[in-house]
Amino acid sequence: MESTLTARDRVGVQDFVLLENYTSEAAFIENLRRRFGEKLIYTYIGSVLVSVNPYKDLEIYSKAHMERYRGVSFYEISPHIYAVSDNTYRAMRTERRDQCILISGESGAGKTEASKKILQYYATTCPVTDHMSTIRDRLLQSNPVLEAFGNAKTLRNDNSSRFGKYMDVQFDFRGAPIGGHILNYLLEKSRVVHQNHGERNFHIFYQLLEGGEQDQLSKLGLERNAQKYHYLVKGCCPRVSSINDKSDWKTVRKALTVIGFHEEEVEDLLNIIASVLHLGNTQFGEGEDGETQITTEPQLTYLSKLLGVDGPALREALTHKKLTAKGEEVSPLSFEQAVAARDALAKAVYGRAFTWLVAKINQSLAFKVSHTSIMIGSSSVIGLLDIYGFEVFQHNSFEQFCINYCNEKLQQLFIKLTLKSEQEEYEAEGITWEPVKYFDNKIICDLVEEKHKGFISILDEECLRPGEPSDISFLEKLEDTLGGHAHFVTHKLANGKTRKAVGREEFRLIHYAGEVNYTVNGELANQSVNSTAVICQSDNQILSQCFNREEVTTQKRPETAATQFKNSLAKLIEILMSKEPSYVRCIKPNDAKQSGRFDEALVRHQVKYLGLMENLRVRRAGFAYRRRYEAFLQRYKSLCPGTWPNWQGRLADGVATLVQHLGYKPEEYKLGKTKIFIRFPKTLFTTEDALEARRPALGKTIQAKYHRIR
Ligand code: AD9
Ligand code: MG
Repeated sequence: MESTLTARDRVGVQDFVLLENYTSEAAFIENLRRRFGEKLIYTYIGSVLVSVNPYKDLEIYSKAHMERYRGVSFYEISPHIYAVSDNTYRAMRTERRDQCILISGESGAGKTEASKKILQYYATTCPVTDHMSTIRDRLLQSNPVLEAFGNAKTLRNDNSSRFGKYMDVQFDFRGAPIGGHILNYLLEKSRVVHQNHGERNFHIFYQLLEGGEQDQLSKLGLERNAQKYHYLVKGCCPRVSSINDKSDWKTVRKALTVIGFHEEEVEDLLNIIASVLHLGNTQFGEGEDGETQITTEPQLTYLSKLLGVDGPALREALTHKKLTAKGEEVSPLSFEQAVAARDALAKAVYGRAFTWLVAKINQSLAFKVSHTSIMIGSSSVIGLLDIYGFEVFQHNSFEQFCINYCNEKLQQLFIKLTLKSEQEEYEAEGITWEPVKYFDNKIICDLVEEKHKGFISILDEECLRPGEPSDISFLEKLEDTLGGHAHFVTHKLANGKTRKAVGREEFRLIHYAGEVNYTVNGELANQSVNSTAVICQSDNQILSQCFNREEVTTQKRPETAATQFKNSLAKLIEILMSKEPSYVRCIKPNDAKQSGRFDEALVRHQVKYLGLMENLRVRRAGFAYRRRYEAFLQRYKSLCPGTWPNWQGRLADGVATLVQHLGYKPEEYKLGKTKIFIRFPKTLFTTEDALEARRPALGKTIQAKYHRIR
């Protein structure tokens, strides 16, 4: 018995619901720390997987490991991302219900790696035929392409995804992958023109410069030296030791071919990348009459060629502003305005090319009826959501606002679905539901999105009113409308409501995960969805698809970026609601990207904002442990002469006989329709220990399985 306790002490429990002191955050973190020390990076909260980034390759992702998790029940084997993958897959197959896996956590916590491991699991373990192997390869190859264009080195992560991603993998009736579809969210376009110290622009720029062939670079007017490009040096870190841009370029080029890009499309894409670099090197000066003019003629020549637009029209677009939607009347731009127009053009071109890229990948992943016409109507889907976690920086802008709003919505979904499924299980088993207290963050979602009086409505109103929108009048309107709200604070409204100061150009939202100050400076300028008339004339095939004439000539004001984001989130939530969810919660153990280091304060912070304690409380509210009768009886029947070796009667009666013999008190357990519910972990541990004392060999192997990852 002692040896069992020692093992449990050393490696902790593999499911937090088995923690004796389940409301203690310290006990929670201690359990994570112990397991992390033993390289056990995965732990459950019921069926939610908590994962701690090991920052080194652990040998737990081999094909043999995948095989070990195939078809095995969740609780019979140590926690693993493959257990979640397999369980989800089986639920899809047996229940014929669409599934989704929601992966969350802060930057660098391991979300993208987790989603890739899930995809690899399916690619390796699912049945495939010849045609499907093409789809499988395309699904896998879409990752390096999207990462090249949408990921960048940041201070937190050398390969940080700067966009949110939801990917559906479609399976046929035999369980083989037959198609896929990707939705992308809010690419961080500001990175195209600016990077903070120690950060880089998107990988693709450096990959092209390092890996592109010499004649290709010459054609694009580029030099093999990232230092030459203003847009690539703002962060002063063109090279990163963990990244090999040259070999990554080869991988991306190959992946583009596997996905089915034509050579002309690749060429158009490269022209766009190069044009962004030339835009960054386009400089302005003052002409004789004091007007702003372009001083870098060679850049303009390249730009005109690469963007496929007329030189004089481009010159005018960069130095003049259109006064009417149709653009007949123009007025000159000041120096600062011209710089802003240039940067806006670079961001718009890159952002739309990214959207195009996703659409193109989707075409190639689309399930084609002609290949396997018998399967129509009988396919199911597993969705993978890899989306940015809650963010708090020194300086938080519109982008952080959207990211954190997105996290509020996902938390809301999590609360609804977790509580709902708990309640449903209790009802299905005929056990009385005991309500759990929890913080419902709906109040914050409403604060942001409510019609007429929510944050986004006020922003829209300010952008749509005649005249130039102003940040200050926007802030005043927010104060007027949201003034009394418990989760909204400004400089004026602070009144000792909050400890940290709020600046004059800031507002603070008290999120479920913590307080964040947002700067309104520039908030409104970001809102007009950029439709640059000149690009509509482009003969670059990609650009002419991305920018259409209608958008420029229409008199209607376009939707603001905030409203677009709100609508796309609403659609995402709808998609997720229609599926059975599983959760992976990723944690970053330290800020230094080092293996073996566990920074408690940092982990505590994440445990808080991932809502893990709340999650555990809900899961443990009634019972720590639940098990189907047959599994429970099979495991413990040897402890009771009345059930050993073969129980002949009803399963429920067998379990009742067993627990009576074991001396369970009535308050310790309940018997449902198909499952036994055990209230305290101690009861289960005592039974486990009795098992080991009676049958040491059996006890030890299963104990080992139960407590350790092998
Ligand atoms: V971000 O929000 O996109 O900035 P992610 O996606 O959460 O972030 P990512 O998956 O990119 O983080 O992981 C960061 C790095 O941690 C990876 O590049 C790996 O070096 C490392 N990592 C993450 N998970 C694992 C793992 N299971 N095993 C080994 C890992 N290394
Ligand atoms: Mg990522």
